[in-house]
Amino acid sequence: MRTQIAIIGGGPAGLLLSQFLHLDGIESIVLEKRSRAHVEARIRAGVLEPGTVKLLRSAGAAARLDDEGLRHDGFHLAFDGKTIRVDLKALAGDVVTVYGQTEITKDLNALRLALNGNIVFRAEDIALHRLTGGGHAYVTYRENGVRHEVVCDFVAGCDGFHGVSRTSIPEGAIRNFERVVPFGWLGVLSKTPPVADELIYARHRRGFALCSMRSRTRSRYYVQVGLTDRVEEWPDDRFWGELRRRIPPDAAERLVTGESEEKSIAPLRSFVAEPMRFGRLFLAGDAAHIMPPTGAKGLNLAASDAGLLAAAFAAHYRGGDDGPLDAYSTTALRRAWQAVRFSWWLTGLTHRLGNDPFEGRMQKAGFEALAGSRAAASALAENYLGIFPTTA
Ligand code: RFL
Ligand code: PHB
Repeated sequence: MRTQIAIIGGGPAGLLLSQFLHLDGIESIVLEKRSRAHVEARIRAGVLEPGTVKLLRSAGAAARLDDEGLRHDGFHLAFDGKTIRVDLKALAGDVVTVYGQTEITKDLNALRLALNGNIVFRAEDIALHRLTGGGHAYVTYRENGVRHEVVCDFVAGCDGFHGVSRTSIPEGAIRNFERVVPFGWLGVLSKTPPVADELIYARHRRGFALCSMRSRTRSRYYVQVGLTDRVEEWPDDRFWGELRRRIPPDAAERLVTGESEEKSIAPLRSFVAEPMRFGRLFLAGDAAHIMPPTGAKGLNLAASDAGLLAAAFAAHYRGGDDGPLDAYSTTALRRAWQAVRFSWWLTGLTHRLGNDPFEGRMQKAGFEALAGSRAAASALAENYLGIFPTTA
């Protein structure tokens, strides 16, 4: 078949991009490796920047988000028993919205399919061809064992960190920047009311803990664990006991525990690939950059990449203006590095980094700076909201 844009990966970046392209009258196909049910059940992000909410609205995909999303004016930061509230609204003039990534993918899949969007689930053995040189690019895949070929003008690599798009770029044409973080997050979803109305990020000498939520009746909690820990070593009782120890005493007292609906361990890592373009291939979202979830940035960056890339394709097809396509990588990377920097900093401030007393004092000083300086707290609030400098 022939299309204008072949989109590899049907996560938030790929689905949102296909919807924006549709609104601009540009044809695309989404090739997703997993089943629809798998993609829609993958529990990940939960905090949306105001810019992401705006993008989802402009894509026509925010009806349920506007209805069910929880608007949070601030969050709490606890440090060895002391807590400060970061008032996002007062410090930086906006709010975040708590709405699960599962719900965003459900909304986008439903919208794309209702509009006859072309999404192939369980597409196997995807391979990218002729990304540079003469002729058209094309993508091959198998569906139910049958080989297919899609000829296209451009390929959008939205297939996450482990996808094929980035690894299709020859070694000399891409540079990877990486820092592995020596611990992971153990996450639990439970059908219990959240411990507080707002999120609590807690630094504790036993390790980091985060109290988040998906709704007023569903909680999402995380604790920092060792890199070699396995989920089987963390039965529910052990998890709740550890979480209770790490969060402020008043929250610990209120904590309602219950059976876990989902439990998984995510390794933490910072990674950026430069540039985000190779010939006719453009990378977006986790395919190009990932970071520790501490700053809640990954999904928001995936959405902003999708918005930028869609606008660049639109300029190309509308008036033959390739300026935005040529600038895409530089613009997207500038934002990505701000998010990577912020996530790295917030991870360092709030996690147990070993037994080094110097690090402990640095964290304490960092926390006191936030507690005592409105300027320091405002910088944190701006970054959390995704208000980044856009020009050097
Ligand atoms: P995704 O979501 O990984 O989607 C990529 C899609 O591509 C498919 N795929 C392939 N398809 C075809 N061919 C192949 N060879 C393929 N290989 C893979 C996959 O099946 C998948 O459907 O990437 P995308 O769209 O760039 O979206 C990125 C976000 O998912 C990610 O950044 C966030 O989940 C990160 N993240 C958070 N981000 C936030 O903004 N706020 C948060 O609160 C937040 N919390 C989190 C998070 C990530 C976490 N984990 C598990 C790392 C919390 C956690 C615990
Ligand atoms: C989540 O609810 O999954 C979540 C919230 C905030 C983060 C990371 C994850 O920083």
